Amino acid sequence: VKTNRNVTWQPGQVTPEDRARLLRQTPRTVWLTGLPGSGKTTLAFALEKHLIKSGHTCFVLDGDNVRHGLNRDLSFSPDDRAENIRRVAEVAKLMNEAGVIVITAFISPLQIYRTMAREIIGAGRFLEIYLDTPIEVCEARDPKGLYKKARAGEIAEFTGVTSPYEPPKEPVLALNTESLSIEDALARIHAVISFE
Ligand code: ADX
Repeated sequence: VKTNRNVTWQPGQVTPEDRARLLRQTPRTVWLTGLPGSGKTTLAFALEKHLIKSGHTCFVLDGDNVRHGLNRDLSFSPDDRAENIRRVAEVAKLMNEAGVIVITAFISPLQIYRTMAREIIGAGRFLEIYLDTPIEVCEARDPKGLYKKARAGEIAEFTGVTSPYEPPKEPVLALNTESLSIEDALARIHAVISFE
């Protein structure tokens, strides 16, 4: 990492608290982590819709989508996955400072990546939710056909098959989407997280 020389932090006249007050909410980042096919994207978009309906300003950062734009230059090597998460965490931090609730849907497979995200975003704002769906269920769903390709040797470093996934040790919530409806998952989130 290059150090930034000759750059000085420039303070503005409006604080993150001012912006949050304007939007009448407490901006947080709901960080969804789990294997491919565990339900991160589905839950992220359902939570976004639910929050918008109840008058909250929020935004989903989704792995596949962010990799179409901001992170289109990144692969799935360990270094690139770390850079993927670093950039996303910096974006989430900016959006939180703008007053917006952020929901992220990234595999973020290693504890070190998620620790970095927590440090960038701030422990008070970062809420980790583990989609604890068994790999057999994720693989049976295989929404994009990628497990099949990975088993056939057509994708290298595929999480859960040829690349590791470390479950979070102390998530605020763990949800097994095998037997849980979207409504139940939203209710479980609602019970432990407040954006008021
Ligand atoms: S992360 O590991 O860097 O956090 P991210 O969530 O951005 O991953 O991207 C995962 C998405 O990329 C998956 O939903 C899948 O569609 C796609 N993908 C393509 N190749 C791989 C791979 N080798 N491992 C995991 N996901 C992959």
